[in-house]
Amino acid sequence: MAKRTTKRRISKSTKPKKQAARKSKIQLNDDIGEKTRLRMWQLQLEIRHVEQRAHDLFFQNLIKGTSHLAIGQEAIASACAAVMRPDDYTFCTYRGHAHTLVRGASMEGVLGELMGRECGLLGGKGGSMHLTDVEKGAMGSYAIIGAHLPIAAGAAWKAQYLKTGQISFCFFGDGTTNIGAFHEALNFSVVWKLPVVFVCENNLYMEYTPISDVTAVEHPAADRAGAYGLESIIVDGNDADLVYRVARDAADKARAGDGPSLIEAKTYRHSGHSRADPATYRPEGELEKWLERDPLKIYRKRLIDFGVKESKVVAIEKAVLEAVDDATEFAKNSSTPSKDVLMTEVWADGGASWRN
Ligand SMILES: Cc1ncc(C[n+]2csc(CCOP(=O)(O)OP(=O)(O)O)c2C)c(N)n1
Ligand SMILES: [Mg+2]
Repeated sequence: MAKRTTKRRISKSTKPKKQAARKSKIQLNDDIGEKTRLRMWQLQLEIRHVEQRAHDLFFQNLIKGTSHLAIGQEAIASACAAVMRPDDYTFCTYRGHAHTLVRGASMEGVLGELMGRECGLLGGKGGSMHLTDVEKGAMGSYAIIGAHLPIAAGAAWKAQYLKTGQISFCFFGDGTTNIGAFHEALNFSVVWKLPVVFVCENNLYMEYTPISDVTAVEHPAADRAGAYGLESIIVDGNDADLVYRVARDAADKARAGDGPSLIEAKTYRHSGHSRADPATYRPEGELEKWLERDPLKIYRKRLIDFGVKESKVVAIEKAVLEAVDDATEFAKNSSTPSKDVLMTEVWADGGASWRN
């Protein structure tokens, strides 16, 4: 019989005011700690500035094809990365620049790939929607909705079988919860107690359709968790501390052999679905409301309220911007791939010849 489903709502922010912090004993060096917080600050900045650069490069006609930015959703990828072990696996969607970067993929590799250059993570042959860096545990960006959930479960199954202690983190959107692979992957992961953390980034929209228009329940992931005997977990996805805590619990559970978790992180993409989308379908004032809850704005204030010197906060931002500038120049100066590589890396053996 399935476990009784429990509900958890995590939306109350860590009280940031120094006075409140003293009173409630919530401090910079609490269960999260300064080092991890500064890392999450840096990761959120890296995502924000690389995404903004991708946006600018597109309008300079240097990025071919479309791309899907995660500006506004930075806290989720950053907090989950801060929980992961270097050998854990990440599976993400076409909105995957963030998830790939936070695993330590180089900025040159990411921006170069977007520009179709030799220095790109895939030698310029994959582009924005296929970022992958296996050495860093970034196991691919998947453009087919839901396709990577069973694959993430498969990687977790391998880790379970070999007893390596690795876990899979699988990121997907709200729209993905209405596709069969979501349900199949959840079911099997629970039945086999697989070490996988499913993270639904609920940004309220699919391509151009509000998720609420086409979904039977209010919380597209969390309200379905009970059908698989899982706890219903909803977290404020714009607060990295809150995401960190639920992700850490889920990772601990998976590593302890107690099976998967499903986290629904509520967030918002600041721009449209992709380049092609000016997002005119959004109700007036909605974007402005979410901009007030910008994850970087929330986190900057958190650090300052905790007593981190503003100069330290600014220095990290300056270093990130310099790194993005350097990576941009490097990628711009990298060649486009020669046609000799057209038929390489098609199969795992590096070639393209037909095998029976
Ligand atoms: C199987 C499949 N059906 C349809 C599409 C077209 N499509 C691309 S993105 C998208 C919306 C996905 O929305 P969501 O899961 O909420 O992710 P988000 O873009 O918000 O991150 C759709 C329907 C697709 N890529 N794959
Ligand atoms: Mg969505």
